[in-house]
Amino acid sequence: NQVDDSKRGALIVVEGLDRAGKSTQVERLVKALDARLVKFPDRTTPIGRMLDSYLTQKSELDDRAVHLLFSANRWELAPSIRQDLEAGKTVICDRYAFSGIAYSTAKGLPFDWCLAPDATLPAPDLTIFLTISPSAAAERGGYGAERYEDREMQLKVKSVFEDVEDRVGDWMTVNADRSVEEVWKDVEKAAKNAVGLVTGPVRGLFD
Ligand code: Z5A
Ligand code: MG
Repeated sequence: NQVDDSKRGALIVVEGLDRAGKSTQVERLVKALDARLVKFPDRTTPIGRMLDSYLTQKSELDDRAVHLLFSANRWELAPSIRQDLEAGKTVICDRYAFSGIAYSTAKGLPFDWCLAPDATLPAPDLTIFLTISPSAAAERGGYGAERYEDREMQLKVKSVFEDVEDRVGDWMTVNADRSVEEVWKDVEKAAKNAVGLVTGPVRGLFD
């Protein structure tokens, strides 16, 4: 295994519906690729704390204001993500801009309005989209406690994710209704392939 020191790291995003197993697969990827984990929303920053309060239904916020806060939460991490990629470190994001677009559009905001604030963020080299049926999701642990965790919303979110796919390249859909091991086989293979294929500077999202 020859290591090319000049090669930048890969930005790999894991997206998907609720309880699809994103965090489970991301944890494995971080270990397998010796990568940095970035979780969105990052609930630890001041903006992230506002989002946490909103998601756990402790506070109410205007839909557009919430959307922009989710995006701002990504922008506050963007410089350090870019820095790590340029230094050769692979970065794995547990959710990213595509969740922002999917959930806000599902609530009724215009698709193009939702897309705009995330434009030019570091673009993923690969997005792995974990898809699951609402009935299988509802059987998994912890479902229903937070905002958005109901069947009707999840179906709308799923359909917007399919529209998002048409706007970005390097997108792979994985059936997440299967066992952790079966899903992992596909996820690991795609991610390792993406790391090997990285070339050129970090691109801008939706550029
Ligand atoms: N949101 C937004 O509106 N706008 C934005 O810009 C962003 C997010 C970034 C919180 O996200 C909410 O924020 C989310 C979207 C919105 N709304 N909702 N609903 P979050 O990422 O913080 O949510 P979470 O609670 O961490 O993750 P999750 O999506 O619900 O779960 P997951 O990460 O996909 O799944 P998991 O934690 O890996 O697994 C869930 C359970 O299933 C757990 O008990 C596992 O052991 C089990 N599991 C995992 N894989 C399997 C398989 N293959 N088989 C059986 N059981 C499994
Ligand atoms: Mg999660």
